[in-house]
Amino acid sequence: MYLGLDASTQSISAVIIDPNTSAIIATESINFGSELPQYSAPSGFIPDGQDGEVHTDPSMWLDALDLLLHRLNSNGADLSKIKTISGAGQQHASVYLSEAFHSALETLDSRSSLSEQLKPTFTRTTSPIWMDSSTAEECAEITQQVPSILEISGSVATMRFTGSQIRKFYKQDPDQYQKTDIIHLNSSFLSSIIAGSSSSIDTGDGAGMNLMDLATSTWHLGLLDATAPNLSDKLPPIQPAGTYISMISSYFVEKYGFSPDCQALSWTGDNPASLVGMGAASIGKMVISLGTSDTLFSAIPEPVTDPNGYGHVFGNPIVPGGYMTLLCFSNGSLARERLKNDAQLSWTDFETEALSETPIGNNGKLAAAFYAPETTPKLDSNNVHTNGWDFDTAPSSIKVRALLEGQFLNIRLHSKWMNISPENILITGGASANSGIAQTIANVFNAPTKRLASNASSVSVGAAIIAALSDGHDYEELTKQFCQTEEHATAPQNGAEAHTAQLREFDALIDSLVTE
Ligand code: ADP
Ligand code: XUL
Repeated sequence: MYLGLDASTQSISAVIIDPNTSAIIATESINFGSELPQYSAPSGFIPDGQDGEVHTDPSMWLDALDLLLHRLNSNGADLSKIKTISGAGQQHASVYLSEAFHSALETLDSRSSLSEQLKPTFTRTTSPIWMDSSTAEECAEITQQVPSILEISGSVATMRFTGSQIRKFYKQDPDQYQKTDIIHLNSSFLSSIIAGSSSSIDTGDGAGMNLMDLATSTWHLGLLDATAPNLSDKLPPIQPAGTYISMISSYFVEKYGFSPDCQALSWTGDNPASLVGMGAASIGKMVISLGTSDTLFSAIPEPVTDPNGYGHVFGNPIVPGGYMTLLCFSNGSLARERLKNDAQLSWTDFETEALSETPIGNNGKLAAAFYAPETTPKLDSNNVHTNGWDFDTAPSSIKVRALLEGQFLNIRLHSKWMNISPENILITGGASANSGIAQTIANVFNAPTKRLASNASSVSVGAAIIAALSDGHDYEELTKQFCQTEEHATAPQNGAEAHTAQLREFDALIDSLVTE
């Protein structure tokens, strides 16, 4: 059996798969906000950061990992049968550790918790995460040093990416930066913990740092130099996802009953793992993921450049030399939740209001609900922008449709350059369960939407597949077993024309905001 872990923004989840019986043996999830309220991070990050700063306490991830494995164990999963473990982390988030990290890992004591033992090794008490938009200055400085950053790394200098975050830390606290022995991503941090020794970073997640040379999958010395001094000494090596690191740490053997022969493998990022878990790692499929962020991604054979600078190219986690392209929209589930809470609706009301009480196209009422700073388009914002109507006083049915159509028009608008027209759009992530949302995407893109048939998370399934691949299983076969899509797609409802006209107007709305 193979264990896949998913350390995402709001929760950490696990899935155990058994390719011999094609069965999903167990799933489990710990929500940070509700299960670890002591961290005061209801949505997985510390609220009210200043000047665009969004950080979280990495101890929370450690306590959640302990709790997740405890829960799996006490709910009857036989962890001694797990042969290999891989995982996926929210992308871009970084953890800063002293030299003591290495010895602390080697001597983890199962009588105490992970956080108690590892917290003293943090040189930066909090971790910047992907929602952070506080590093405009650092991005400009790095770009000035290395103007070809897009061609080298697959992305323009991007605020949520790790490079500019590292530079900010170095500028703000050079002493602590100097005391930092190693900088891990969320993914390589947690894979290090499972292994009991420092892990590599993979090419899927590594490409989200603005530090990796995409062509060679190695750190780019010019980018490292432009970011912070001696950075090459502080980064783990780059290796493919699913690379063997070591046997599992004895901490997990003693505490949760893993076999000492269980192998700990390197992890990847949540979006690259989702590409695998959706059965979309080969060319020609397109996925929209509706997690905390909304993302659109697709496997591609060669790097392609978004003329607007929003698209990213990452390494494909299971196709050597292959790539994936990704767009990220920050105002995803939390924007939908904000309206749901403000209008006192349930998710079921949300479905009905979006579907039955308003016409497709919303009688021309458009909205761009950027309650928080948006990455695509890049915009510092804290409210809803409309094409001339008052969002606050409108009936909730009109608001819901405007918000949803606006979110998916924004995705369609910014993905036009990709020129992909897949037969189906594969949808995943927490909000994909909502039939109103599945329908609105089908309408806006004028293409059927499909989910996975199982309701397991595609990120943890992808991570479990990476674990199984390293033990000799075949991807095509695993895809047939674990990535089947539901039988009936959600078909578009005559919306194409309405939405083509709407797309032009939405484009004008976005233009007016960006140039304001
Ligand atoms: P992440 O992996 O980024 O932590 P998930 O993929 O687990 O996020 O998605 C969590 C989000 O899913 C929640 O913020 C919630 O708003 C959304 N969600 C859950 N159920 C529904 C639903 N029925 N309709 C719409 N959104 C939902
Ligand atoms: C992708 C991104 C987010 C995070 C959290 O670039 O920033 O999707 O991976 O899910």
